[in-house]
Amino acid sequence: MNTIKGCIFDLDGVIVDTAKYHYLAWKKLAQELEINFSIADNERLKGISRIESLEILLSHGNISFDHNTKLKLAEKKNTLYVDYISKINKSEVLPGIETFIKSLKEQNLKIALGSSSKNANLILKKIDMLEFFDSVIDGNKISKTKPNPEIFLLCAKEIGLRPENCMVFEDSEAGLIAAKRAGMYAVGIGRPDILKSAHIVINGFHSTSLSKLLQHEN
Ligand code: B16
Ligand code: MG
Repeated sequence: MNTIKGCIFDLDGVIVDTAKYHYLAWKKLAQELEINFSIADNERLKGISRIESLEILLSHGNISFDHNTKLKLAEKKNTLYVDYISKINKSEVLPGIETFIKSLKEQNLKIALGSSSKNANLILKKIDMLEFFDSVIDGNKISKTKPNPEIFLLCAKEIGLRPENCMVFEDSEAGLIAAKRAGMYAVGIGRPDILKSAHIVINGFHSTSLSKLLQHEN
């Protein structure tokens, strides 16, 4: 069994309930473009960059646009999304996550954020959790999005750990694949029937602890 010395957290859908706002913003854009877009379709957009999400949405609707129009549409989605997140506060932090992170810190584990979102810092400030993290790697600091392992390898480097000593918490298949490609232990947050690439899946942080998670490792 590898010794876990650090934990890397995804943001949207793991720390805070913002995944629903990404969905609502994409849904509004889809309606304007007359594309049918369901919550099940939205699973494919989780964890990946804004522009790649738009590409998936457009191909789902069999629509193509030139590059400049795509940039404008991505910006429009972000304006809708930022409008939602400008109103969030601590009440949207997912149950048990703060207590869990505090317990990891008491055990001297390093804590990093690995989020594809370019809005990560804004959200962490809104929910007053920025100071929990030894390192914050977001969509502004990476060139390749999940499922590429770049983001998690950079997190490990920043907190001075080897990949095999890191545990990743993710709500997306793209993120779980990235964590495994990075050589890390991948914990899915959500449903096992959706998060098939996880080493283990839990449905939240309310009744979990590092020792419970480690019992499942191997
Ligand atoms: P933005 P995470 C990801 O965040 C979201 O899951 C994904 O739906 C979104 O497209 C991506 O961030 C980019 O977000 O448009 O805010 O830059 O789950 O990796 O924390
Ligand atoms: Mg996520």
